[in-house]
Amino acid sequence: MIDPAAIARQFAFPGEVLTVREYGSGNVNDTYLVRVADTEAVRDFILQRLNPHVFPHPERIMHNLRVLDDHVRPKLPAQPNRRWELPRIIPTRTGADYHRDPDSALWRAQSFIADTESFDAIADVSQAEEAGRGLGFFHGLIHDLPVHLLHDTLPGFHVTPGYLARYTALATAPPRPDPSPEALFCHRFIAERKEAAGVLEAAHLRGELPACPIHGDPKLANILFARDTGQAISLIDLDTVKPGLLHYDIGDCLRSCCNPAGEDANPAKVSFNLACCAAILRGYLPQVAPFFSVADYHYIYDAVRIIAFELGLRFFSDHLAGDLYFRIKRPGHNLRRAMVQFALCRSVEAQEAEIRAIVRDLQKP
Ligand code: GN1
Ligand code: MG
Repeated sequence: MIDPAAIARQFAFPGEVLTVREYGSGNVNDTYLVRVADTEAVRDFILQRLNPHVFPHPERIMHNLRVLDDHVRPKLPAQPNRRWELPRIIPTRTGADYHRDPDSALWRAQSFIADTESFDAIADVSQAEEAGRGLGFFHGLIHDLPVHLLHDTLPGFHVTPGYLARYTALATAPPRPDPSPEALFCHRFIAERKEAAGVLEAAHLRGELPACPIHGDPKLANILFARDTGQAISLIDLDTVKPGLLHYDIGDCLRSCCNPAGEDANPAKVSFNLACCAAILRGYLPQVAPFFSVADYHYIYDAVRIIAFELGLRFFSDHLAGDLYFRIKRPGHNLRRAMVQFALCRSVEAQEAEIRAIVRDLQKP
């Protein structure tokens, strides 16, 4: 077992490392909060071990973070009426962007954005509107970043037909068969939606939705809100900044923020909250209107439906595979997470007309 405190000493923090403790609620990487003291102040930093099973080429993530930093940081001082923070990369003592441990896992350190808070479930509609505004602002910062400068750090990420193919292979010969009623429900739920899985990819292939830089994981917990104003001021967890479709982000933000019961809820209590959806899009759409196309508006409903379905599919496939990808807290955790996303997907489907009406009302003339 690698000692994170020993790893922390490899980085050029501005002072002495006081403590290193586990931090956050990520499902993939290991995250630590490093407390550092110099003669004047005590400050916190984030130290992370990237999951080598999920990211086989983590140095490409660090390349993307540099490209992102070079593109976004010069724009920040000029933003009127909006504080926006981009975590800074803290170099190692040898001046590198990351450290490799003896098992060759990649560790990196970043600044901690102080005086902010994040949430696992949305508090109210004004917070939802801020979440949408934050995502839209981020998209505005990155939409003119040439997408070919970014590595594809996670090929197939959010390409739903690929997850479906992997599921199909697992379902025919599951390493861990599960005949429970919950698993049977999931199999049936997936079978009924196979045809819908390719909607976004088909639109991309037809040229309706172009590839562009995305965040990849804009769930509520990755949006930081200023403690004093409640404004969304940063998007963190930038490991999946890479080429993709804007709609992966829109769908992911909506499926996360409009599920007030959270990802670990009782599936029977899960529903898609329309008021939150309207608030998020009220915050989001004005920010992206300058570069949004008619097709972009059209596929918002499909995006939220598909990304909720896809996350359920990913959780369920991982359950069948033996919980190799998402960290679990108890046996059956990924099955339960899948049921939650499928319940959410069903609730989205039941409100299709209402969701499309919200988009129509907010669409620029
Ligand atoms: C994973 O590790 P975390 O919580 O940032 C996953 C996302 C899922 C999310 C669900 C690289 O993100 O795609 O939406 O769990 N990240 C990756 O909570 O697979
Ligand atoms: Mg993430």
